[in-house]
Amino acid sequence: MKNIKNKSPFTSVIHAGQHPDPVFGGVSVPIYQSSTFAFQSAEQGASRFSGEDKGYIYTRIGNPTTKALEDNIASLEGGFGGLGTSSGMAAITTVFMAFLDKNSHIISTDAVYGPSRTVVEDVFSNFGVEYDYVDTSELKNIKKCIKSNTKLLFVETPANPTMNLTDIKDCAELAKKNGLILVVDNTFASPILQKPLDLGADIVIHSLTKFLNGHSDVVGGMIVTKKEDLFVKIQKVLRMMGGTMDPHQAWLILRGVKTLALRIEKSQDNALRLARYLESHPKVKWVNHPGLESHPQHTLAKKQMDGFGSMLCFGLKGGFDAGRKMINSVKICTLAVSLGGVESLIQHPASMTHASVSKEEREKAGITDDLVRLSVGCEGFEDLKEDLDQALAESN
Ligand code: LCS
Repeated sequence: MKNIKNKSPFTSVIHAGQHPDPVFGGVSVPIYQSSTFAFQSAEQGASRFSGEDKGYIYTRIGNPTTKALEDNIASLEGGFGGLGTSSGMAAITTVFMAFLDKNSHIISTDAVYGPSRTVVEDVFSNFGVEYDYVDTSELKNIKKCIKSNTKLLFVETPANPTMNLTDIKDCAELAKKNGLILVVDNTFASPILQKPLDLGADIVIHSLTKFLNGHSDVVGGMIVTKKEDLFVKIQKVLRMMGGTMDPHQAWLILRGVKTLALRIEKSQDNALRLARYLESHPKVKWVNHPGLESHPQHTLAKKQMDGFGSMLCFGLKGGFDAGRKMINSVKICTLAVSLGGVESLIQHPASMTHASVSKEEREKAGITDDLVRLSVGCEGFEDLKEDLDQALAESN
């Protein structure tokens, strides 16, 4: 395995966890499109199942192509190991299954991706799991909710879709003091811009569907842990519950990751310039992007992140009626959910990605009805600005 410690992100995304195929020397990791792996003998089969022989058995349990992606992302995050999952939600639910049991309690950021919250409220609650959703950008809100049965602290930063930030280092100290496992959803930042494990988190999860894959053509997830005991526990649940990644999915994502640093460089530059443009537009009421001096946690963004990312949200003075006209009028941006692709995507969280959360809870979490979310892609800046300009002109 190549040593990518202290290398530029442009180098590490390409080389982290990667080595040429040991059979024919293929520079691109082959797709091991096989559900099962032959044993040379009954003895070898038994020894693989006992764990003595580390060879492959069955793709739900492990696959060489998936392992190449797991090694790549674990290395980018600075973790002990990675576990590929069929989707970001499979990563989240696998971690929840591994650590939450009857009467245990989870504290989570209130403004998380809608289903990350509703899966607890509507499904895990059926198994007796208790929960509190709070604004984790204020540590005191978390402290107030800690109970003797609290097991997990789940933080999404930057949060989807509000772009509020949570101080990972402060949360890690609090979690350590209270024996909690700190899980950070790093989807919005990616390991190029934020390394939660280095800041003290225990587990990082990703929807690889977004920036890491980057081309809006694959769904996938990843769990990276810092500690071997956590890894073993999660791996056991993943292998049994079966939310495993498929090798072809892994190969496509691995191809996408190699340009992650390049894509982030371009898209976050576009995002900050668009955020500034929107902030100065007479029809725009407010804009939230961590790179703007007006973002309430701009200082934390500079401290905790290596860049401000490619996501932003805003509201128009004409409210969502004007917002609806605007998102119906874009020509370069695409009206679609998801994010982190090379193409810019615009959507309305209250009626789309966060529609599963009640209006009352949404508003408490800052997901107001006027909020429009923009995932900025790698198009030319002037083309994006012109597109927003003409769409805003159509907005009333
Ligand atoms: N975590 C975050 C922060 C997300 O934004 C999403 C999906 C997930 C986890 C779940 O990942 P998936 O299972 O979809 O791979 N977010 C979406 C969004 O904002 N629009 O469409 C999907």
